[in-house]
Amino acid sequence: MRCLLCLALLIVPVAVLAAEPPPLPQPVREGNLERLVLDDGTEADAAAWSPAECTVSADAKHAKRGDTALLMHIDVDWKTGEIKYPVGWPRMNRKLPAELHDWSAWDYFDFSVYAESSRDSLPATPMGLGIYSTASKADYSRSLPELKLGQWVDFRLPLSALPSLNPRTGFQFHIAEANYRDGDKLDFWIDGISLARYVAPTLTASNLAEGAVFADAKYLLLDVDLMGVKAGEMAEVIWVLSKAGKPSAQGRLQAARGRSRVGLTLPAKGLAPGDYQLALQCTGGGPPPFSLKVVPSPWQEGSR
Ligand SMILES: [Ca+2]
Repeated sequence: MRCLLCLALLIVPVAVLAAEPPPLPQPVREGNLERLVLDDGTEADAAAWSPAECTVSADAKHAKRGDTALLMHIDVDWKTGEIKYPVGWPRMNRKLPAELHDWSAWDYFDFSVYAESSRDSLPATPMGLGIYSTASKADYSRSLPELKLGQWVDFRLPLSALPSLNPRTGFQFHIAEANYRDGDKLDFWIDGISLARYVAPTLTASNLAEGAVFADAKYLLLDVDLMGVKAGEMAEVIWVLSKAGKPSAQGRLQAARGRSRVGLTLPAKGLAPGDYQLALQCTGGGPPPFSLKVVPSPWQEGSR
């Protein structure tokens, strides 16, 4: 029977009635990453979801991890469904057990989706994801415009970019039927819903905080993204600034988890104008070195 409640249900997880809850996952190591798979698309996982205006099953046609993935099947129907909203919101919710509510020690929320349809292409907003922070509220949602028919699309959401919403109690996938045509058939395979973190301090990105680097600069300001560090702890970053393959300046600094702005102390005598390469490393790795240009200072003799 179709649900009779309205849009409010979009953001209210339905009680999980599965007889046998899936076993609690254990972290697994994948190279420099540790992963906690919250949903692997098994029979027990599929039974833990609460679907409305759609069906969910464990299916072997497409799987990203293991033998099966969740299959969310939707027959878009503009004539039936909730009385007030026949053009509705097919959706499925999964509520996590209390042991999995604390995501604070993890860096990323990962999942993959494979789409098939009776349509030739997907609409601009084919699907949405919601993450719950309390039993009654989804305070993070994101559309998934990256989805493509006939291929796996991998998603990686940095948890540092989400609003503060610990504890996190579950998640939802949904579509808006208004984005589709009446009668469209949709199949979404979803797999590897997981939390991931680096096992050692790893710089995932670094960018110049300011556009120009002047030859008489005392500091080089950078925005860095650091993963694999516990909250409240610092990790050492080693940096080398090279010109034509020869180090011009180098040093070490301490950075905290997440995005932060750091200052690299440059030589007191200044830098010769020209093209440089900056490399940054932590024990777990760093981003590729990047190029920067040092330009004559407007305050140096001869440049005015
Ligand atoms: Ca799987």
